[in-house]
Amino acid sequence: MIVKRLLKRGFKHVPLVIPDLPYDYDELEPVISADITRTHLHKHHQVFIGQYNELMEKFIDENEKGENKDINTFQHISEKIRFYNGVHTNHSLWWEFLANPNREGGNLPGEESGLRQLINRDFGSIENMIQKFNAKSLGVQGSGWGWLVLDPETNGLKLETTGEQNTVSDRGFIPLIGVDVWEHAYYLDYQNRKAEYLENVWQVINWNIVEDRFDTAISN
Ligand code: MN3
Repeated sequence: MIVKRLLKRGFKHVPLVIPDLPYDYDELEPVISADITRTHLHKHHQVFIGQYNELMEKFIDENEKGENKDINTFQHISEKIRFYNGVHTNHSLWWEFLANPNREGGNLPGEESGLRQLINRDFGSIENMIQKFNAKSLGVQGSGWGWLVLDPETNGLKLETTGEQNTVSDRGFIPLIGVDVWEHAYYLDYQNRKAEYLENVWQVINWNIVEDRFDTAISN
């Protein structure tokens, strides 16, 4: 766990930074507008990272006090670090999964792919998986995520939802697809039409990345 790793004295924190996107801000249009992509990355994600970096400095300062540290303050900081670390992890995955809808975005994996075959086995068809994914994600109240995950215990696929800061890795699953269903991810374009956003978002899912993640996970 991240916090345990930091308990060593003399730890230096390397500040987190937002990722370089492998696409331009307007490349996810018309599914996700350039406005949303820019705001989501430079306001929301950036602010989360800023909070995280600030907390890490506080954590290190407090930790350096050794036995004189205030345990309540220390615990409070640790919990907040866990929160922002989870938010950052989830958002980093989110940017990675997306692609231009006129290029890689939305191209489903071929019937011969291992991932597609497992989706067919566990959900009947890819269309059925998407329908179930959307229904489940629609049920997330407030901030959160919908996920397609691999369960390494069974080598089967599952659909999960989490709050904004909770990662599926904490539950022992490997994330294959994650969709941000917090309002900041769609409100400017879709207002309260979350179902429409979920219908459309599949046009910008980069299945090449999803397949790579799957192939790596299954071969480990
Ligand atoms: Mn978000």
